[in-house]
Amino acid sequence: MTKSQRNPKPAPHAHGPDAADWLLIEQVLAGLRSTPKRLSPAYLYDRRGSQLFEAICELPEYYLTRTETGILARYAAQMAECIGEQALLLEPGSGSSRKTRLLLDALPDLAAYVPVDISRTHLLEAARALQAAYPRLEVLPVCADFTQGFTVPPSRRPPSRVVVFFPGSTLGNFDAAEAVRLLELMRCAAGAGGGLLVGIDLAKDPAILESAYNDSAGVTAEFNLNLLVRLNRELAADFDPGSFRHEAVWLPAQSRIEMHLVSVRRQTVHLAGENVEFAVGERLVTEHCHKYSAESFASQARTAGWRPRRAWRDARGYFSVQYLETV
Ligand code: AVJ
Repeated sequence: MTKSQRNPKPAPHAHGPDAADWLLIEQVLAGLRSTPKRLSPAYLYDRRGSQLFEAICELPEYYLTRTETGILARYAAQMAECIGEQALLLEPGSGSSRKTRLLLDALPDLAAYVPVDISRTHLLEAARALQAAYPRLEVLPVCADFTQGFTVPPSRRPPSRVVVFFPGSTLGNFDAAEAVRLLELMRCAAGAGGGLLVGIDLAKDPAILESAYNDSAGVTAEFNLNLLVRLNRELAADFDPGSFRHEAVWLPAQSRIEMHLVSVRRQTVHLAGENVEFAVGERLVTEHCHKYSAESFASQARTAGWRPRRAWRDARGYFSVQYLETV
């Protein structure tokens, strides 16, 4: 036994937050300095947030996942026909990859599946489970914030085309200009001859929308408030989650639901050496969820260089899944 083995030095560790955490601090501070105060919905998805989102998908009021899953289950063969043979399927914000399985079952000769997610543990757990269920499929997980762009990793078998799978109406989290930019990023990732299979939540009775984002079991409230818990843990902030309340409001002019955290009292929060003041009733906007008409989405997609090819929806007309090709 050598001396160093007997008396092991602690492994060197870097001091201070990760470079990525500094970026988070900058972005969070910028959001808290703006009026109204606003944070990116991407921050909702730490490990706990991802679990809570999974729980939301099971709620009776949250029709989105159930409705989209129904459309995918019913029309997977037609979608597979659009996607064609030996495609590479890339999924930004893949989460649990549960819906993907419906497509994978209809696409036995996929060149590879590339899940992209910001939550590393969640991504790897999901990729492992998927690999076990589809042993012959090449699964290539990428841990990234997909809004920053993504490159397609090389697969063993060269793909015939790249098809981006973007279900869940996640696109609705982005304002018009950002959504077009994101659709352009996807077009670049898909490249010539590429495709996009996207889930779009449609505008409907506001009462249905509001209860989908303000469920009676309070899971969405916990999901929203968990953002503060996360900032406390990761950025050493001192938010008191008990002093904020969850609210979901429908804004008809913008055709969107907004999730807010409303300050129930006047308070000062400390974060990265700054004091952030909240007035009584002041709102922190944590998410925009745009609801589309079939036409409003198609025109956005065309602006970003996509040509709508096919669309499927449920019997109630709540949700639409669309297939598009690069122009
Ligand atoms: C994952 C963005 C599609 O907007 O419906 C669920 C997130 N927020 N409940 C949505 C969410 C509140 C969800 N997306």
